[in-house]
Amino acid sequence: MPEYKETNTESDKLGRRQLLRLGGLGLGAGLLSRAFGQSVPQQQAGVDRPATPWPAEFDPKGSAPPYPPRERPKPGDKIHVHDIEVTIGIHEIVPGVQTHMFMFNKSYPGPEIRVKEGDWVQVNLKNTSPEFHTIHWHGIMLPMEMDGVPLGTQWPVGPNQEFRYLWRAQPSGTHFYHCHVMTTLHQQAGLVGSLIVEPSQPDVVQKTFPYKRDYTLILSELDTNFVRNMMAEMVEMGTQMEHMNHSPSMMREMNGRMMGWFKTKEDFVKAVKNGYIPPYLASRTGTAAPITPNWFMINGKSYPMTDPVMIRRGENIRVRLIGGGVMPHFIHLHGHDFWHVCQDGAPLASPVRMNTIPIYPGTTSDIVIQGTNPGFWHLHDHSDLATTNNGQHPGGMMTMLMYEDAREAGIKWEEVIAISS
Ligand SMILES: [Cu+2]
Repeated sequence: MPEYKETNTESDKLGRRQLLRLGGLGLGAGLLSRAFGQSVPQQQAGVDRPATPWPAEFDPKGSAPPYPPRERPKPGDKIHVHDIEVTIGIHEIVPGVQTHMFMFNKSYPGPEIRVKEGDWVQVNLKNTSPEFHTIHWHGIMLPMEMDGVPLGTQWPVGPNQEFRYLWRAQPSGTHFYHCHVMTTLHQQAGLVGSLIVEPSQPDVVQKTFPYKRDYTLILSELDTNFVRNMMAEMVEMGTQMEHMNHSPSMMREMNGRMMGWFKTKEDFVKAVKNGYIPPYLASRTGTAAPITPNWFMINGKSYPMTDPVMIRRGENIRVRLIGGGVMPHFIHLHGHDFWHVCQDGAPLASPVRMNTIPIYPGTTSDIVIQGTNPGFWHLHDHSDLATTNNGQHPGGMMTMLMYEDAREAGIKWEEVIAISS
C-alpha cells in the first residue's frame, strides 16, 4: 500500500491539534477500532483525503503538454500537410433522405486525420462556401493562435478565404475537430471529423489488450428542418448579394472583420446606448428556434445504413466513441461487457468494466471489446429517442457487433434489415 508523504502545512498542524483534543475526550481511533473489531484508519480533522489512496505512480504534472506547445518546427522536421476545403454538399443519411450540409472535403463527417504524437500538422483550410468558418482542434494542446475560436483567437475565414493551421500533434489519444463559428449550428450542419493522435510507442491500452483493429464512431444528431432553413437563408443571402453586384468582388470583400465585434466592453455599452440592437434583443427568428433532432447518426449514417463493427473470436478491438453532437448518448452493447480504457484521449488509472457508457457532447471515450461471445449483437444508444429515424423505430444511433467467424462457431443466423418493428 503506497504511503502518503508527511506534509507540513498549516491545516495539517491544526488537524493534529484537533485530533489530540478529541483523544482527550476518549473518542480516539483506538476505541472505535475495538468496537468494530478492526483497525480504523486515523483521519485528521480538516484534512481532506480520499478513502482509497491515489496510486503511488500518480504524477500531477501528467496533464502538461508532452512538447512545449509554442515551439515551432525546426528546419528538416517532417510536416504532414492536409488540404481541407469547406463547401456545401448533399449528404444521404438513409436511402430517400438527402440533405444539404456543410462539408469538409465533400464528406460528412470530415476525413479522419490520423497522426503520431509529436508530428507536425499543417492544415490549409479553404472556404468556398458562402459562410464564415474556422477549425477548432478539440483536445489538442497547441499555440492559442491555432485554436480556431472566431473573434477570440483568429478572424473567421470568409468566403473564398484561406487560413493555415500549424500545430504539433499532442497529446496522444482520441480527439476531434469541428468548426467553431456558431458551433452548434455549423457542427450539426456537417463540420466535424475525428482526429486520432497515435502514441509514438505502444500505449498501455495496446500493451494490456493487444489489438490490430480499431474503429472510430462519431455520434451526432441532425434537425433536418433547422439545417434546411439555415442553408436556404444563406443561399438566399448569397443570391441577394449577386443581385447587388454581378461580380464576385462583393464576396471577396466579405471577411471576418465584417462580423459583429467591439474592441472593448465600453465601446459595446456605448453602442447600445446609441441605438445598436444586439442579436439577443432581436425578435426570435431562424437560428434562435429550438433544435429538435430527428436523425441520430454514427459516422453520418442512421440504422440500417450504419457500418457494423467487426470482430473475431479471441480478438480485442478498440472502439473510439466521439460525442460530436449536442446531446448525450448511452452506448450499450448486448451480450458482452467491455472495458472503458481512455477518457478524452487519456488512459484511465484503471480500466472500468461496463456494458453501457455515457458519451456527452465534446467528450471521447475509448472502449476495448473482447471477442468472447460469437454472434451478431446490437450496439446502440439506449435512449429510445435516438434509435428512431424521423420518429420511426427502429433506426438512428444503432449498429451491430458482428463476429466474422460466427458461422464457424456454429451460430445459425439469417441476415434481416428491419425497417419497421
Ligand atoms: Cu462553420
